[in-house]
Amino acid sequence: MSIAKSRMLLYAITDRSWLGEKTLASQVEEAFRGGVSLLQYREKHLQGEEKIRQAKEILELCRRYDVPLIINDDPVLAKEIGADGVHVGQKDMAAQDVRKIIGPDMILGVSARTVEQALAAQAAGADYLGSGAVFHTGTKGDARALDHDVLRQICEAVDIPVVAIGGVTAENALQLQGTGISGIAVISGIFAAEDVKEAAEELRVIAKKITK
Ligand code: TZP
Ligand code: MG
Repeated sequence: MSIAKSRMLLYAITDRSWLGEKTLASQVEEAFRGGVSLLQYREKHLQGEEKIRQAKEILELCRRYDVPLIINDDPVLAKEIGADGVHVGQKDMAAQDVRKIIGPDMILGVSARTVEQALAAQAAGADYLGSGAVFHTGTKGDARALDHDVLRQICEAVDIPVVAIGGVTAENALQLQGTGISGIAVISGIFAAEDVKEAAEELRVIAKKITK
C-alpha cells in the first residue's frame, strides 16, 4: 500500500490530555472541520475494552469525514477494527513484523530520526516516515531534538513521504520550509488549542506553504 503525499499534509495525533469537559470525538471532529488530512489514534494510557470502544468511535468519525485512521503501536487493534494503518516507533515492534501482521494493503508509518533508520524503515515496507522532534515539545518526555538538516537529508534519502513531528506550531512551522517534508504531525498544536478547528485551519495554511 502507499499513501498519497497530499494525505500527509496535516496529520493530527490524538491526546486526551487537554479535553477538559469535551470528548475526544468532538475534538477530533473539530480538527476534521479545520482540515486535518490524516489522523493517528494514540492513547498510550488506555487499554482493553475502553481502548477498542474509543478507537471504533474515532474510526466511525474518520469514515464520515473521509480521513484515514492510523493506530499507534497496535497492529492487532488496527486489524481488528478495520483501521487504515499502524504507526510504530523505533522501540516498538519491528516494521517488517508489523507488515507481516497487517498485510500488504494497510498503511505502515515508522518513526525515523537518522538517514539509516529512514532507509531501513523504507526497505521494511514503511509507507511514510515521522521524523522529529523538530522543535522542543512537552508532549513526549523522551523525545530528542532532530536537527533540521538531518530532516532534509532524510527527505532526500527516501522515496516515501516524510512528516515532521514535535512541537510544531503555527509560529515555528515556517522554519521547516525547504526540508522536503510532505506534512506536519501535530498533537498539542491542535488538541491543546482553545479552538481546535481554528488551530487546524491555521496549521493547514502553513503546511501548504512549507511542503512539496
Ligand atoms: N514523537 C516525537 S515528538 C512527539 C512524538 C509523538 C510529540 C508531538 O507532540 P506535540 O504536542 O505536537 O509536540
Ligand atoms: Mg511508539
